[in-house]
Amino acid sequence: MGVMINGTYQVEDPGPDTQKGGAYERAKSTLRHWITPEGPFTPEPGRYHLFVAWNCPWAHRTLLTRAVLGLQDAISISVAKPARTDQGWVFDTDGAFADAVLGVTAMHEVYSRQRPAYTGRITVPVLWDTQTGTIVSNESADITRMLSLAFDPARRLVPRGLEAEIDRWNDRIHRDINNGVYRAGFARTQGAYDSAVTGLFDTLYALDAHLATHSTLAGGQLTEADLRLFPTLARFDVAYHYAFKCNLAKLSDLPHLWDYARALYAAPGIADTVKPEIYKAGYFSRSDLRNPLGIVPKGPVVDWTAPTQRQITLP
Ligand SMILES: N[C@@H](CCC(=O)N[C@@H](CS)C(=O)NCC(=O)O)C(=O)O
Repeated sequence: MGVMINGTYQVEDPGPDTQKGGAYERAKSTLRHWITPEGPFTPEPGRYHLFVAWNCPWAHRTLLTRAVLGLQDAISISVAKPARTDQGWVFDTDGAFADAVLGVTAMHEVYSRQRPAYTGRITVPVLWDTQTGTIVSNESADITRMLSLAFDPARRLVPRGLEAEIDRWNDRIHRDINNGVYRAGFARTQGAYDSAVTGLFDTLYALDAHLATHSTLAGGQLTEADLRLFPTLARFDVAYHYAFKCNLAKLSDLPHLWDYARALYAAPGIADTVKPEIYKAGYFSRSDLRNPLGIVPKGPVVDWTAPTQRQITLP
């Protein structure tokens, strides 16, 4: 993946952003508007479009929200090809990985349409406004929340009264799990890796204990917090365990967390967003630091459809 400087895409891959001490630090999203009834971005079916990649866990949370809330007809999508290229995220000219809305062949063209002098990383997901031809947001946490608030008057995924509990889970899960796997996989020193893996597994074991006595994370119902945890769980055994050295245990070794993950998978709309072979192709694509030969492993075989002890549905 390259980076855009003053509207020109630089093919040279700057590598993951690192801090002193070799710790990975995720770049901040810079395009952050909101859809609200007051506007200028008002909630209208058919107006907004999502640019995503199946293998991107940040895009996955937006796809899960869209699917669980039944917004597939209200919000269209373009799916980028899963492999890393020197043009970053790219599209075919037709087929499943084409962009039918703007007809672009690379994600950086979406950013330069919005801001001809854009400087920064070219990331997915991006929420695009077809009416004004601009980017609403390139921050998945905001996109996920705004889909829930603006397009679901019943606020089923962020119920009133549960916001604080959902936000507490979101913060911890973001730090230790969603971004924790990246801090492990992109660490450049032993110390940075050790610290990421310790935080990751402490929280995975804590979640396993919580889910021994709770059906979901918050309020005994499916909420946004579950949809923000799920993308990391979906990739854990096929990608992070091996590609990012998150190998103190597999998800399938943690009985309650694994039961919960499969129950989420069985909830309406979720299985269609899970693509294990694409995760492998993406996380094991060639990388000088992690996989110089680009060989994609065959296993492991993970049975997401095995029966579960719990059932999870949208209220
Ligand atoms: N803050 C962003 C981060 C998204 C992100 O890092 N996406 C990755 C794919 S999983 C990406 O597009 N990376 C390209 C790059 O960093 O050059 C969000 O959560 O929306």
